[in-house]
Amino acid sequence: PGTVDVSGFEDPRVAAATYRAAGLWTGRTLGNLLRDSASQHPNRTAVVAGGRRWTYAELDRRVDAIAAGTRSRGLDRGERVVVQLPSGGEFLPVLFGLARAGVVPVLALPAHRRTELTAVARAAQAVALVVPGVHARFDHRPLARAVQQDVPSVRTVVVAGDLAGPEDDGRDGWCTLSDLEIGGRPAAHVTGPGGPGPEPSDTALVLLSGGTTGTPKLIARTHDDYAWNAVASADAAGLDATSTYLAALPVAHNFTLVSPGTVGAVAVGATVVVAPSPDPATVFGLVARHGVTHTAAVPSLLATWLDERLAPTGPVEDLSSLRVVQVGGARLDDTTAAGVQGLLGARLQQVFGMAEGLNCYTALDDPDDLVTTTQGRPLSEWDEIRVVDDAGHGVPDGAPGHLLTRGPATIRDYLAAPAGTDGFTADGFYRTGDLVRRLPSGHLVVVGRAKELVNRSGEKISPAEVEGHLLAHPGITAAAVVAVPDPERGERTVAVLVGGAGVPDRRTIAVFFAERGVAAYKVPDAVVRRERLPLTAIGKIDRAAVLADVGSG
Ligand code: J2J
Repeated sequence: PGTVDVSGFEDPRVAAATYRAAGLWTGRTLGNLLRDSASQHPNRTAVVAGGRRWTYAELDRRVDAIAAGTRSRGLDRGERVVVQLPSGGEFLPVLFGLARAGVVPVLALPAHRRTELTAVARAAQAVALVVPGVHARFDHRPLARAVQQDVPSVRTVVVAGDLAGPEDDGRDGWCTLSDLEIGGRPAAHVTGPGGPGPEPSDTALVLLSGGTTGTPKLIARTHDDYAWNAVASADAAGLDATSTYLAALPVAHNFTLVSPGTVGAVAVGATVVVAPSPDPATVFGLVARHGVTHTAAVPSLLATWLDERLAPTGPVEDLSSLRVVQVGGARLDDTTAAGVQGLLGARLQQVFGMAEGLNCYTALDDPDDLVTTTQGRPLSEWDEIRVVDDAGHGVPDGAPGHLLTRGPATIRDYLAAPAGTDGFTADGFYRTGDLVRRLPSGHLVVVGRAKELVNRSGEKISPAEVEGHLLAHPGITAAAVVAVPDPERGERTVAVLVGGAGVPDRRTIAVFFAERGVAAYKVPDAVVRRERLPLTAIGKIDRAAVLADVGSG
């Protein structure tokens, strides 16, 4: 801390110029990261997914074809495309293909339904959607058609699968991903130097915030900042061209993408293995088969991996290739942390990150007590950290406070944010909503959260959003959703509902949410009925009192 000069950084242009001059932002685009790895290691395996594998040369050609096909179908540089693809062999080619064309992928989750996709497509003014055909027994084609109806800016839909769905006759400019790949001849003008490809300062991709509001907040990350995030994270995780990274968590999560994730792996020429499911049997089988060296989990997932090693329910796989297991997305308890080395034979690396940018890591050579009890240090000395009290005054090291941050990966604003969004300070610090203690060593310990959010197995759920859906039910007159500690998921959602005889039970709410086109993971895990909600003196829901009421139930 205090070793770099950040004067004038309240102006994002000053900060950007300095990140460039300091060699953090190197001017490489995501397309360049792949191109460079393909020329250095053309024959090395880039991606293993669904029983298939692609070398770097093959991945690069596929990405060229998708980039060219994207352009030839009339998608232009800077336009947004909502990508809803599960963990499989299509995701990385599509991500890099769009990015190489300068078309901006907006990453939705496979669990999202009409409500979420429509809101995201509308907010991003998306011109296209990329969806799977049928995934996890759900047909995404009628969903895409519904979103296309809702959002007039959506001109076309690309199906990573076939077009023949029940409601889909291939009209309205729909095409398959293969059409896109075949139709698009690799064209030098898309990628060549000086051509109309993306500038490094352009948006490379848009992530969805783990939002605290009812509407999604869009996080636009540039090629410059994302490439730096990926490359610096690879360094922090000891990931290099000899490594094999297993994407066990869903591929569209920022953690799996850039910390160092699949983008970091591509940047250094490592092999990416994409797991179709994060369960221990699948993951351990892939580790043994492909000699995986690095992987990442949220704490609840890690617990299932450790349980399987403690009391195996299937074949005991050889995990000796595993060197680093990263854990983040939610607070890891010290006891589980202490079990990693012994049970998985790998070094634990705690990761405290956010799609808005900041990434903290424990160092691989940090003393064990820091690795098991802290969430690490920011990626670079350029990541500015402020820990402040409620009034915004700095607190001394060791004392808890609100974490504010500014740095080479951290956004200065949400995309298309309504005026007066209070997510950032006047001098450009992102208000993380996390409560931390900073140790004299610079390590941060996450001690709580000031934002209203449920962190359910690392998946972020907005109580305000869920309450909004609940209030749309005719039997509910008031609703409060709170995060209750849960031994398996870390936290679960409990909804306290007020209403007459018609207050629905959980099953009824699940059906109601499905009809409304809301992702199933947002259905409250438990529903409690009360005569009224406790209110504060100024008439707002007293969430602390709600939690005290239902916190153990
Ligand atoms: C406690 N809380 C944590 C941790 C994230 C790497 C890793 C995770 C994310 C992620 C990410 C935590 N301990 N170790 O994007 O690149 C909570 C905090 C934070 C929020 C961000 C990455 N790691 N959290 O989880 O955007 O509350 O990113 O502000 O989904 O998760 O959520 P998200």
